[in-house]
Amino acid sequence: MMPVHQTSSPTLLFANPAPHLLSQLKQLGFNCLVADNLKQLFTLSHSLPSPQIVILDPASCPTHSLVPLKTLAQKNPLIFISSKQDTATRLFAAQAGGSAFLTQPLTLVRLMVQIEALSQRSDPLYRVLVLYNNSKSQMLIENTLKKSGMIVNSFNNPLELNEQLTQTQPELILLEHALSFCPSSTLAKVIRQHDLFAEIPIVYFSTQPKAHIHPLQEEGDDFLLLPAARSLLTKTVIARIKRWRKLCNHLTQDSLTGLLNHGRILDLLAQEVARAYRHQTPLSFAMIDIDHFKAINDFFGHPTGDKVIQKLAQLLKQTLRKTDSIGRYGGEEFAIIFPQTAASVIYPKLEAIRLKAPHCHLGGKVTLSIGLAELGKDTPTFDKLIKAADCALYQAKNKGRNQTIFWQNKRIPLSQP
Ligand code: GH3
Ligand code: MG
Ligand code: MG
Repeated sequence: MMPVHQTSSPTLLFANPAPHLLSQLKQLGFNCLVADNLKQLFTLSHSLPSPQIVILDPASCPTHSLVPLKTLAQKNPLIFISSKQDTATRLFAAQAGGSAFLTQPLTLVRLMVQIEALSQRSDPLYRVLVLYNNSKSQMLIENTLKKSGMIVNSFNNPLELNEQLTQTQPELILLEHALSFCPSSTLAKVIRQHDLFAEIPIVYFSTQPKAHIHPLQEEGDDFLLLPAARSLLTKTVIARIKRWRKLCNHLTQDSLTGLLNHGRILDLLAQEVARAYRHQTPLSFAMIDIDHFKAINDFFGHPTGDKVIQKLAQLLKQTLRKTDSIGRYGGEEFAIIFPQTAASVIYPKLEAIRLKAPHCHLGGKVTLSIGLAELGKDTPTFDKLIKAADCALYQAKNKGRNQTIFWQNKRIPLSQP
């Protein structure tokens, strides 16, 4: 048993780990504890505050360990890493209450994505949008879902659809089947015309006992007859949003780092710009570029370059707030959105990150150039904000690299909004 690194990451408790993954996770600053066998794992787990994330191989779990594993899984997420894929092994992991089943050969990123998903103490609240015709059903839905802690927005004018989608960013839409304005399936088609909502779960509801609906033939996913299906309402919404979030994660994650990919970070920036105007709150945006990265690849090889990118990604995740959005903008370039925060607050944080830049194997510390911009009079739009951060980054490079520049040069030509 060997305690390593004390950082804010979750504790990872290993039994018979894959040695290469263990050493890479340690290098990235995860707290890793290793048990030599299952008995030691249980003892160690009892002595630690829950939750820890327990990582183990089903091949080292005898059948009689099922019951204690189930108990362990009640408080601590279990990740099984297996070199066997057969159904009996998978069944054992599922019966033991495993939260994830990963198969070898396993990349570090696949494991990290699971660790991060499981270490979120609480999921963000579910966001539901309701388009109704009948205010009684709207009240019933709002009351039921709000009791479960969801964010519910309702409207009854279909012409407000675009505005509602943009402002509320729903993860599921409840659509009353008999709308007076137009067939609800036509409206579902309009929802699906939006790239961001093309696959969003749409659940029809009706209060007409004779309603005869085939949701799958009408651009929808499900149908609930209210109030009879009231008890099903919350369960249906939660299950569908959970699955939707998984799908979104797959589509929006960068495969090397687990950060948001280029497309997603830009979508989010557009949303945050709109939100900043709506609520009159500040918004900052930064771009970080690793200096002379080509030389790292050239001297130490591409895999070492990849590790540097992963280490920096991990540093950003560990240092920044959950409400900040971090993306891999391209190659060795990162983009970060800081909602509701002025650049004056962000500047010192970025400087702290720059000073903590990761080491590159034998090559010493890498250095970072950082451009920072804030939404404002000279940077009033999404494009101009990006252009300003990019200009600041360019200035940082020109001034000798290894520095953070806040974009303030009003002489940089920017076209009118
Ligand atoms: P500067 O200080 O001006 O930013 O110089 P640089 O060498 O960092 O920038 P340049 O744009 O010349 O080179 C970036 C290099 O990053 C080139 C490309 O091969 C490498 N790169 C891009 N994506 C990846 C990746 O996923 N992994 C690795 N290892 N290298 C990558
Ligand atoms: Mg670079
Ligand atoms: Mg670059």
